[in-house]
Amino acid sequence: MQIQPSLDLSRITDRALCAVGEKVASGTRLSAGDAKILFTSPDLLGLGRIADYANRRRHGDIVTFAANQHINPTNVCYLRKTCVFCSFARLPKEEGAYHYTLDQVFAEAESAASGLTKEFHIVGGLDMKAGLAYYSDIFRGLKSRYPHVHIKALTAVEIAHISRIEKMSVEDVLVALREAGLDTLPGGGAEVFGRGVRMTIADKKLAAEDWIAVHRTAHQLGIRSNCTMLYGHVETIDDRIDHLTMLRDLQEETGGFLAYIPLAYHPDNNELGIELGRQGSATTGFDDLRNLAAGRLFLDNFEHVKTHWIMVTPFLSQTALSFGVNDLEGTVVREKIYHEAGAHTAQGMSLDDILSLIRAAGKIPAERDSFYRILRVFDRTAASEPVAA
Ligand code: V47
Repeated sequence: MQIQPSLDLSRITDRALCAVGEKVASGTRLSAGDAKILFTSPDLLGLGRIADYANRRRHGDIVTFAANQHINPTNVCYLRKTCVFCSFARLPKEEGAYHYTLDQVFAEAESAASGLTKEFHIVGGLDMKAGLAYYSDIFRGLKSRYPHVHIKALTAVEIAHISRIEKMSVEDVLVALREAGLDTLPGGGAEVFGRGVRMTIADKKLAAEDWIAVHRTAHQLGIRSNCTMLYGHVETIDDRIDHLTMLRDLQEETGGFLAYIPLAYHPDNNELGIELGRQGSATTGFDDLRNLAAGRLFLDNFEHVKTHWIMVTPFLSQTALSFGVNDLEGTVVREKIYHEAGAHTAQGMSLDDILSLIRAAGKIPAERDSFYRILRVFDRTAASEPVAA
């Protein structure tokens, strides 16, 4: 029997935050005004306490992870010059540009042969040579080699790009890709929806309404998806709240989102980082924890909040497990996008290290599938390991 969590509001020092805590305890939806308190209160531990309570109410002590592998088939992107926060993209003839052949993609996927990998997370640039046939061939080839592996692929921005270059509707593209093996969509490309922010950091990228429309269409077709917010650059608190409100509204309408993943901006090797004078200095731990906890509380119709350890370090992700987070980005294997932008973390994590990280936070590790169904629950402690490191 699971013990019902309780929320001790007497330990919250900020009175405004305490009032938000009361709303959470009574199951009342938070307003934009409440969200402002989440994003400005100096009482980080109080915020964490409320988010942890909301998380425990849904998930108890279980923390899930997926055995996944990231594959980026191309870094060629025609938005290279206008998405100024991105360090990964290249123009076709620029040094470092690459476009994998099918065989190169299949060679990269080789680690799935071990049977451990259960999900491919496939995203890339807006490459004019990466259309419907390219991705359909990749998905078909992967499914024929590894039928048990789930394909989570192509952000809304890439789906819209394929729709444009193939002169097909978004719906037809999604149906065709699903026939080829696509299972779900990842949450990238959302950045921050506010028009002003988008004009500054991603001028020519798919507009907010169109990003939402692609996910709505996917959900209507029964294709589940994730969503993200890229924080820590030029956005204001109001921009964050508007962004989360749009996500919460779509979730209310379709129920199609599986998880929310806040993404911490990395300023190295990109124009925006140079302009902001931020090279080498990523977001703060305080803001990382705040974004995760605020997501858990404001997005009350989301079951899962995921921390991406590659972006915020395994140590902060581990701490986040007490700040409203119930899922840890998985094994990953070979990450490129954030490493180009200055991430100093490893490019992948072993199963043993993931288990140790979760256990040392006093939680119970559980491997999940891509729909967040639990596949196996591990012991709270390993025989050879202390509960807390
Ligand atoms: O949309 C690009 C971000 C995203 C930088 O759905 C950057 O499970 C930080 O969405 N600093 C793609 N971030 C990755 C993504 C994702 C990651 C993990 C899990 C899931 C999921 C989705 O990467 C892009 C953009 O927001 N990004 N450049 C940068 N310099």
